[in-house]
Amino acid sequence: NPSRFPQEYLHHFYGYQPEPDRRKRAAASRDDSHQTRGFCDKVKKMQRFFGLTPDGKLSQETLTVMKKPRCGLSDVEPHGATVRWTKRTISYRTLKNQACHRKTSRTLKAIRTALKLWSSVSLIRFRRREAKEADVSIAFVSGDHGDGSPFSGKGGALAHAFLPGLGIGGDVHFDSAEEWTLNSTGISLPVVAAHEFGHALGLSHSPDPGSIMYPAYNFAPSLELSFDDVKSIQHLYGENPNFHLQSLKRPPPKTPDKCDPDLSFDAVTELQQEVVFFKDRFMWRKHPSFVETRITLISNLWSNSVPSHLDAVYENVEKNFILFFKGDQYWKVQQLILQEGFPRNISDLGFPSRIKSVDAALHFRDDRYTVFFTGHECWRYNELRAVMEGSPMLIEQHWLEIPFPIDAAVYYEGFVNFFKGNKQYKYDFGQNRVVSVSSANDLMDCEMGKSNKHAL
Ligand SMILES: [Ca+2]
Ligand SMILES: [Ca+2]
Ligand SMILES: [Zn+2]
Ligand SMILES: [Zn+2]
Repeated sequence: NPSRFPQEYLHHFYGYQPEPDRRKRAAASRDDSHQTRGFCDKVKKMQRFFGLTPDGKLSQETLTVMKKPRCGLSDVEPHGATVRWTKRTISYRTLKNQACHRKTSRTLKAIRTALKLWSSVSLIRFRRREAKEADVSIAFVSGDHGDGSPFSGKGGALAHAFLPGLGIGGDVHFDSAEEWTLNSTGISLPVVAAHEFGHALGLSHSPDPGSIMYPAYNFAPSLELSFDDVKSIQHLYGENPNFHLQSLKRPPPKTPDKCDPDLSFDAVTELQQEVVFFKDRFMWRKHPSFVETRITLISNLWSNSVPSHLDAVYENVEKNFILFFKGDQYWKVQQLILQEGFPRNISDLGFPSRIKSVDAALHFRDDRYTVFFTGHECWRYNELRAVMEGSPMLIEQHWLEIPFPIDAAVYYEGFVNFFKGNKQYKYDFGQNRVVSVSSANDLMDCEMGKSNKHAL
């Protein structure tokens, strides 16, 4: 029954307890809002975890995120007592399985890659064991496999694991109904295995979308632990003496912090009533009814076909689509779905071939046009007629005092906000000048951002 899906999702991942039918009927006369309120609270909890607008409604985007492939473990496991192995050398074994027998050596390689992520930074060691018993038994199973957490076919839960302990403790189960691959074409085994081994070592889910312990599946081309993942595993098992954070050419990535005074943005756009800020694989959403801006993955909302490290984004509210720009390509998304025939080349919008990318897009809802910024030039695109109007203008002549090339631009509360590096320039049309300069993250809920604002 499809309408039961959200209840089941919230029951499984957020501890939602629907009242039994008999009690529900009895309670209905007394307080029929009780059940709804409990449900709503769980929806909000899930929305906060995934950086969605926490309105408690089963919106299209909430359902979209619920339906994404993910880890089968709960997001609200008690975080109190940490469970960890008391020894430093952990044995593992893979159970023979007919379905994936053909590619056993590739499976083993993927598993070794995932284990190595954790062992290379901490004092934990893994030893493969063919004997009957191992600390971490790895199996590909399907449907009900006898541990009370059945898989339900392709999609949904991809795998689950058990926290360190005897018997089933530390074991990892992969759903054999998934199309497991070593790259991005299906579900990446190394990516999911790295996450599940985190559980097998004692880590629980993280709401940080940059963490490998984030519960939603997302494929990143380079499989690596985040800075916080490294710190978490070292906290449990100690630092690997061969691992020197300071001397690494490429240190583990840190998830961008909305209150970092040096934060800059790739793109900023209006989205319905919200303002959305893009950075790398991440985005923050500022909703007028909610104080907190929460981080989420671009891929959580817009399938993996919208790239990270975007150049520009804008929403055409009237025609109800969003355009994403990166390099000489652009993507059109409607109702969270990538439209057919995209990405296309930006020359289709009327740019000459010398323009290889756009820096920012600024959409004016009421006047139905969009201004594109490229280097020292700006272009006016007529949304009604779908044509570029005339030749480009110089930014310095049209937008006085605005530094170029710019990073991003957005229309917000009657002003145009230009972003460049860690600065934001608030531009007044009427006066045709910059009225204030503040830090780029000024619109985020950071006191720090507000304090260094000054009027010109
Ligand atoms: Ca599944
Ligand atoms: Ca940009
Ligand atoms: Zn998990
Ligand atoms: Zn299982």
